[in-house]
Amino acid sequence: MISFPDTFVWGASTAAYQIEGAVDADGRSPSIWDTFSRTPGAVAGGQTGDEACDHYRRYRDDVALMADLGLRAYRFSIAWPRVRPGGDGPTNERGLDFYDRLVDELHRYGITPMPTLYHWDLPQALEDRGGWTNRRTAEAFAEYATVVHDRLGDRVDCWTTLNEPWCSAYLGYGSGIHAPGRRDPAAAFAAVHHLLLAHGLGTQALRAAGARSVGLVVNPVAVRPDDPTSAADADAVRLIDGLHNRIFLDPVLGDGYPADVLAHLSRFGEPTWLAESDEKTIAAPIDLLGINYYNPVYVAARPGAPEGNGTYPGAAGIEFRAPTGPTTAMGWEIDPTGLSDLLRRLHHDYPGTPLWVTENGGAFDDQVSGDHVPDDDRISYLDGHLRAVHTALRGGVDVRGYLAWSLLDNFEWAEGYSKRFGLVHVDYRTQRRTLKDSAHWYRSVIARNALPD
Ligand code: PNW
Repeated sequence: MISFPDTFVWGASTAAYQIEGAVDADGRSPSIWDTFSRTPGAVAGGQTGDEACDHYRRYRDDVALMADLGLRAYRFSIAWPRVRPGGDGPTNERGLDFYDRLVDELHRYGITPMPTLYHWDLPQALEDRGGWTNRRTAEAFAEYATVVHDRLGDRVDCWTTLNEPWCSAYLGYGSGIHAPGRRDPAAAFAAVHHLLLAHGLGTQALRAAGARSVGLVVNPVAVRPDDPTSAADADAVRLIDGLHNRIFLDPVLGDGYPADVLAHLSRFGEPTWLAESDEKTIAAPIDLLGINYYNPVYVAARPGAPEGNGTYPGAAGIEFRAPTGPTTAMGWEIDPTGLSDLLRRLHHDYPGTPLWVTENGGAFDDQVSGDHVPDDDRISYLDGHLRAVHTALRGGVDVRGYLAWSLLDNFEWAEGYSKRFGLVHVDYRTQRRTLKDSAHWYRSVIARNALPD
């Protein structure tokens, strides 16, 4: 048996816009994802989160499912447009009521609530004033964090500020494949900075309000050279690592932006967004770092290769190698060594911060047969990645918990409902939930606190 530490925390994750539905309920205002999903061509099949898993109304049943699986922790996100429909200004108590009920329900079963304050659903009202390109959005985030803490802080110990600022900034403002769908490299870097500033100001605000544990969730990626002997490929690795990993991790956990990254982005103009004490604010101490891990990437230097779709602004002459091994339904390479490498690297480069795997999982083409959803490919994905976590633990890395992505099949952003990541299958016609084989498997892993040999 491959046993985990007694204190290891098992759980699952979701996000508000991906599961809640009820987008008009109880005073919620539109978010950038409501707007974006209504833009022709933005989301596969023109789908929206209007109904999603109807979790807003079915949360009691869903918490009962979590208890049935034996989850000890549940990571969910709070929808800013439910709590402050204008982005800033008046608080909507009815929006907070939902999370109040959810947190109470989790405690009834002894499940630890781990809310993330921002998982991509920016109030449209703030986007209309520039969104994450506007410094004011970072301040509004800190105000919103305080309001949420005032209501839930007596029953929530562990908070995370943002989910994957890389996606918000680069996919939202650089490549435009996520909301708000802008394609402007300079805007993407301004967004990186204001997201980091929001994290720093939010962390300070939560602490001032008495929060016990505060962290950030990122999606660092293991960047590997296509040809390990090529010096040019090593340079490409350094640039992509800088734009994906160090641009977030160094300011939060170290001291400021890395010089090579600042030099790279100077081609998009002066960083007028960088004010005197910002880096100090962003470096506010944190109690945990959440890692969302799906796959490694391989890069090669290919002089003349075009910049791509704006996902890494300015990174021309670099090719992202297509997966050579097995992939998930997303086309993402399956390679658990990327997770153990990453955990070891974070432990080494940024020592002293407890790590959590806050998302990990795979989309596969699940088929329902009666009451049964056989998904051996997901079981082997999860098993492989949990072994990688165990390898890191054995190597002395401080990993405190593992939260599978995702509890439920849900709205997979630009892919709509076509990609299923859930441990639990959702029939979107009837909203019926069916445990997949992987859910039964996960329940037994949790019960034993171990993987079979
Ligand atoms: C993460 N990419 O998103 C999110 O935190 C989840 O909401 C999401 O459902 C999950 O991973 C699966 O996709 C990502 O293009 C979306 O590299 C896209 C990328 C990475 C992460």
